Amino acid sequence: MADIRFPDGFLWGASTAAHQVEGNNVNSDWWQREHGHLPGAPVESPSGDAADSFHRYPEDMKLLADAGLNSYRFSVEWARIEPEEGFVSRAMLDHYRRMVDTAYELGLQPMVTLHHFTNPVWFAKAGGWLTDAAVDRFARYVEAVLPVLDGVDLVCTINEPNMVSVLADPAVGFPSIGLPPGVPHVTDRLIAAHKRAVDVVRGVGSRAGWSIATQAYQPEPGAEHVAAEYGWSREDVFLDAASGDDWVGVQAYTRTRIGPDGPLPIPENAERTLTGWEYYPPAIGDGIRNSWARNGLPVYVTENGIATADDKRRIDYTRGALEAVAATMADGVDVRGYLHWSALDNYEWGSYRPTFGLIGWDPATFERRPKPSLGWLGEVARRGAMPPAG
Ligand code: IFM
Repeated sequence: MADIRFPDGFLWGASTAAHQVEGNNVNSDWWQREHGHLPGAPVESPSGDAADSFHRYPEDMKLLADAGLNSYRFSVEWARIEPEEGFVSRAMLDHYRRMVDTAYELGLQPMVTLHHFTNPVWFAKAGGWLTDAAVDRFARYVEAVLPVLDGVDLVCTINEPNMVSVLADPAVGFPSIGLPPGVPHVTDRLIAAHKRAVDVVRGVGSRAGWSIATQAYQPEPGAEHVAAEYGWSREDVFLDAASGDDWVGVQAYTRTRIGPDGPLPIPENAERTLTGWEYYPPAIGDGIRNSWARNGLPVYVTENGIATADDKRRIDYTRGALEAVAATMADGVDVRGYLHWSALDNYEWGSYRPTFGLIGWDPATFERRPKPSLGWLGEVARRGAMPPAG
């Protein structure tokens, strides 16, 4: 079998989010929840120092660049930049600007996410996304971040707004399979906030998009209308709202099969990852195709990966996912990049057990331990081609 080739200029990278890797994000709502100071389900462990990437980002980025990748997606942390309403920390803006500059110095194109799940405590206490003022508050923060974004081509306004919406109402518990529906007024506010942010960041010449958690809703025969209805508030409304953006971020990990009564359990004999999700590498192809059908925008895969302790399986998964990406491109979809989740093992929202990283680290010394999967993906990136399995 021949190599699968990817076009020149394709972005090859890895992604992180501030709260999951930086450590000590003490002014964020997540930190406060982890310590029982704000309402929320108890966590297995708090984020603590995380990977200390707040201080070690130059080393992290260098590992990615040395491996052969040409892009790094990271988020700027609202809770650090505006720890109290109206106070914008110049020191934190400088910090994130240094991250952008470091990426460029290393030959990595930065993709900067403005919001990745966490909010400042003051924002959460004032009602978070459950209040109309959220849109203005977010837009004001985005204005404040502009010095960081000077010269940054790709800006992701909000990561997985669909997950923000389905998780917005603390009174709604998680079903054992599937997701709760999106909360309509939260969805509307997130869309409004996104559109404001798009206008603001376009003003400094960046290309704007947002990244959607696609779930590969696969209907059983006869359940097509059930899947369409199920997917609307959880995914499709957000893909449609991307229309008019410069690009869209598609993220996928697994699939959800839909029967006549809704989501079906994962089959007993299916392989599961450390998050308990079905091992299903082609999911990203489903997500890309759904996005393309709904908005026709250029796609960047902004997250895709697997929680596993078996790095060989990470390579298998990534190979399968890239095959699915390449198949969509062969069918004419405009896919422009693949950014793996994640650059580092990180805080998976309550636990450090699900390890998604291309790079591990020693929990006592933070010494970085690049995994073979980093070398593998870097080699694909250098060659712009993926060899057949075996
Ligand atoms: O870790 C998360 C990330 O923060 C958002 N997308 C899914 C990842 C894996 O669950």
